[in-house]
Amino acid sequence: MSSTTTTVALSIEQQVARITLNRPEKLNAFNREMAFALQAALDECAQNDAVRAVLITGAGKGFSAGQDLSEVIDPQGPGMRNILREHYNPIVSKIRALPKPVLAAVNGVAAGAGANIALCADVVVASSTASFVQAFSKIGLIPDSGGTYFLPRLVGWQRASALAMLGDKIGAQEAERMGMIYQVIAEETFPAKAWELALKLAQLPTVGLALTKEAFSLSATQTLEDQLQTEDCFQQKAALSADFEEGVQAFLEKRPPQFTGK
Ligand code: LHQ
Repeated sequence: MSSTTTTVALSIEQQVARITLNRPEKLNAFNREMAFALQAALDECAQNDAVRAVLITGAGKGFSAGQDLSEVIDPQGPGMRNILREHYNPIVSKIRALPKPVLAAVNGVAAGAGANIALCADVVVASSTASFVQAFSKIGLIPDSGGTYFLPRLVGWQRASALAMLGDKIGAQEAERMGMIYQVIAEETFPAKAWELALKLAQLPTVGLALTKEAFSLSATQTLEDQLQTEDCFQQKAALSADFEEGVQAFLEKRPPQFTGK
């Protein structure tokens, strides 16, 4: 299955939904149409049982340059007041609420909201030629799209604060070293390796992964005692899944498991 608006392409193959941000001539900078198209694609991924993993990437040489700055000053545009409420906040909430693993495959520069949308994914990989920039301070703004939440948690307060204030562009290797992303992949093999990783995620026990994702999200605000209770409750749910039974059987029978995501 595939659907393409002018700004976002969605295709579903082998239980992986590939979402491609598609304004390459603008380094996939977000305008209102693209923000809504991404939200619709994420909704489709959440609702469609044929999807067990989501890969988000960019068309052309960039991942996303963040907000299209020409739209911000356009008198016919959405208006500063609505951009976070209607565009970026729902995107980040939808990625975090999606009960399936989301892989951000950062193929090139990721700036501003473009960077932070990538960083809220469950697994973030980047091409060796990719880069990340918290571009906000350069135009007098603050990191948004979850940047003030995820960045300090990923790289630590000091690095997050310096990156946000100085707006330095850092390469994929440096991002990996800081723990901002999971892995750098050589540019030549990037699309194939990122796809392999998405396929692998799609073949894992989806119920368990969804519960893992939710438990990690809860850990950001819960006490240890609450978190232990969450683990207890979620583990009971995971143990009711067909994939738990299959995983144990496969181990005992010394064969590879065939998970169904149920
Ligand atoms: C762009 C953009 C862009 C338009 C490159 N817009 N055209 C939330 C609340 C409300 C309002 C504001 O926004 C937000 C969230 C945010 O995301 S704020 C941060 C917005 N993003 C930026 O400030 C990044 C601006 N871009 C850059 O700093 C550079 O373009 C980066 C570092 C991304 C890439 O640099 P280069 O690889 O050297 O590419 P370039 O600068 O030559 O850009 C290529 C083209 O893309 C160019 O157009 P042109 O017609 O000259 O070829 C740029 O004007 C255009 N472009 N970013 N955000």
